[in-house]
Amino acid sequence: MTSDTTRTTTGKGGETHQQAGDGHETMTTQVGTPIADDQNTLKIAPRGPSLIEDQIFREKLFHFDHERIPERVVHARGYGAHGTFELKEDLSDITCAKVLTEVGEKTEVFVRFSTVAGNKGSPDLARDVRGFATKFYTKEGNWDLVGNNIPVFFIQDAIKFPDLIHAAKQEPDRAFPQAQTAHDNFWDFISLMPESINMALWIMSDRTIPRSFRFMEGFGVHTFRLVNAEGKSTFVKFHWKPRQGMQSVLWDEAVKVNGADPDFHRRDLWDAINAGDYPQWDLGLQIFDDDFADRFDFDVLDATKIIPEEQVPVRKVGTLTLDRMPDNFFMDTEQVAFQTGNIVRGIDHSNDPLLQGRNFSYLDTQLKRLGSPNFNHIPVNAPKCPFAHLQQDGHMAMHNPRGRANYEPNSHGEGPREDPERGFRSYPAEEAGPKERVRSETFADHYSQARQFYLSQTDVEKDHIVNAFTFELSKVERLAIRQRMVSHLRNVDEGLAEAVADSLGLEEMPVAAEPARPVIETEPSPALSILKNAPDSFAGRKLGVLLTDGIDAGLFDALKEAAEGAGAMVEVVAQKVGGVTAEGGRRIEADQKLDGAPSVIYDAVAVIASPDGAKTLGGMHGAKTFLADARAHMKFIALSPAAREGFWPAAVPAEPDEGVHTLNDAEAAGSFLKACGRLRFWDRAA
Ligand code: HDD
Repeated sequence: MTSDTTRTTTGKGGETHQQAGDGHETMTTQVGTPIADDQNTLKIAPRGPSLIEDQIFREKLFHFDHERIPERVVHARGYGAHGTFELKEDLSDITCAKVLTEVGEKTEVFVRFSTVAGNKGSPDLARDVRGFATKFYTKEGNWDLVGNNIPVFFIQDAIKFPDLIHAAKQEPDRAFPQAQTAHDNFWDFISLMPESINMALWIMSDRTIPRSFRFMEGFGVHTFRLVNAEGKSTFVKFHWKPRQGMQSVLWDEAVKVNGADPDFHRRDLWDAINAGDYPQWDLGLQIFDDDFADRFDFDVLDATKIIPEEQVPVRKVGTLTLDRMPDNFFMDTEQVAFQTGNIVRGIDHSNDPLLQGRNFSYLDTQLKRLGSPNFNHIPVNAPKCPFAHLQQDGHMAMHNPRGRANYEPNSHGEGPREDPERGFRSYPAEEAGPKERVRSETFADHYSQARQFYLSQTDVEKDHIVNAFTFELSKVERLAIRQRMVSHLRNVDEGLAEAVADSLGLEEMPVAAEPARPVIETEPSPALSILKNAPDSFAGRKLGVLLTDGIDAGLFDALKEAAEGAGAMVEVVAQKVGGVTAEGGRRIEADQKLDGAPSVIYDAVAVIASPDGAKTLGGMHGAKTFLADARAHMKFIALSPAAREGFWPAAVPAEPDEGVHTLNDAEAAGSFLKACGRLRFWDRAA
């Protein structure tokens, strides 16, 4: 058989097997040898054995076999984007860090958002804390602000981190549940660690089911130091405030979104950035001095506590804009290595024992995950400012020191030298005292801020917290753990404890846990509620429009125009992805087929149906749940007159309320979009 015959039998030719030359580069091996045949291994005869000599095949398979690297031990699932940080306010009175003093300077950044507990392939809408890690490529080296979307943490001392994460991840004997804290081990640990109760309140709130990475806050969590040119230190807490406003989903939506689109948050960021709708956050600083730290009710070094914004206002000093997705996920998002130890002159650590422990862990983990001490040679990790050091060799060294002298001091006149003027200096804090394993007494109040958090929520949000505790504890098999959790909740709020105990069906109210310190009453902090700070805008949100054949296309056009005018995205949903034919024969293409696009993936929905179309929809399960779910999830709904008359009664066993608009002309479309700015029609919940 000739080689030509062999090619024919393997189906070579046509679109799939184009050859180099027609606009394609020549495929090569890793070492640049052009490849003539990428379809067949080297054989003795067409039906004979393959040869081990085949260097092209072996190189390809060898590389494939080693494609995976260990996933992050926490925050395994994440999604990142590039952008810039622009400083708006000169802070040279409190720091000498150029990134915080050069107004108008645009510093490149890379941000990775993540969930904590789930493995790399887990669904995006797991109830979980979200990581919000930012790498600033400053002129003076990389500064990593490795934060979360929640301003407090579970534990006070880093030595408990492995226990926390072991307890939160899937149980080791059975390897489930995945990406969920709704299991015995997690609540066993939490209920035995009263310091985690404040964070427990936060994670049972809607903060852990954000609608999008774009709609959540970020926090540096710890107290850090800023140090000015004179060497004076000020304390600081870092915040990210989303310009898009905050928004979360409902638990029932989260569960359904995970089925409909496990990549919901990834897709959302990808779609927004690629559509040019760049998400932005303001960098906010809470700045305070030793005097405030001494007066404050809690220890500012305790990462389980916030400083309420009402006590120390958040000063917005600059803006982060994410405007570019990586060209390749693995290159940047997977290989990015954050480290709390990456700080620049003018920014310094505090003695927070959690932060001190993190400074060890991040560097250590990168070696395991990326396999070489040269992980900073990977482009996403490398600084963008000049750098020079004498570290050399190791796996995958990309840039070793040049010249003869690879040591300092040397008399060859070669190599980099220290710069006492520009170099990093630690703040010379005075420390003294006995060396011992101890927890400060000032860390002992575990309930007061949990109570403040709960009492700062709206009634709707309080209900969600009760429901979340009930859901999670209902999945706990051991009664004693459920009881122990409720015994803590009694110190937070008796009403909360009673509601959870009742929903769990506890026969008796457990005795309240004994607080190490008496709970103190603090003023509620409205800044802690999502709904009290919700935006009045539908910008950046998504409207799902269900269409049928035979509709008035003008109505759809008016709605689309109003939605786009409000800065929202519109997706057309139809029975067939090919689209619908409007009255008069115009084709309107669909973006989604109905059963692939349940209403949970939209922020508001509209149904434009012809009289016949409304009837058809009324007979379709998927269409009925589209509408019924939108109503149950408090969404604003617009219905064409025929949809309202012919479809609504078939889908929903109740009269339309004020959150349901009749869509009969452009004016109605405009007022519907205005209403959508409230994001949800909460009155329906009452
Ligand atoms: Fe951590 C990853 C945030 C406490 C040890 N952490 C990691 C990431 C974020 C955070 C956002 C993902 C970074 C990325 O996208 O690559 N971690 C936090 C916050 C904490 C915190 C806000 C408390 C305030 N972490 C914490 C402690 C320890 C660690 C106390 C250990 C002592 N964290 C790690 C780690 C990870 C990590 C094991 C896993 C992957 C990585 O570092 O790069 O080192």
